[in-house]
Amino acid sequence: MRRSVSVAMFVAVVVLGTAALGKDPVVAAQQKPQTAEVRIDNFSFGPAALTVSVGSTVTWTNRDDIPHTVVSSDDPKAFKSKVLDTDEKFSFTFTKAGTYAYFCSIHPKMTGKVVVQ
Ligand SMILES: [Cu+2]
Repeated sequence: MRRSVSVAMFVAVVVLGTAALGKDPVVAAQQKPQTAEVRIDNFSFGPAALTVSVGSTVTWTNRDDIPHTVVSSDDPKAFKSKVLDTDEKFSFTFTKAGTYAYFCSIHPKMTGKVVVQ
């Protein structure tokens, strides 16, 4: 009995919420996904720290005249680019909130992070 009441409540909330907003209330509550760019130049990631909303795609472009990579510091790795030559790009879509530190595996002192919220 208790369960059927809470199911009915849930359905009522979803239906009312959908009617009020005219769209999915869960999606409406979140920020829209974005696209963001990180430039790799002069042995650094710019911006070194980037904040995006969940679902956003970040594209790194190597503007340096030497090869670089973009590799997640996490284990297991959330993402890992191939070696990027000049003007090559790597994109990754962040589907979960969190802080994603990364580095260049050729020059490990090159670091950056993406905060997904
Ligand atoms: Cu590098």
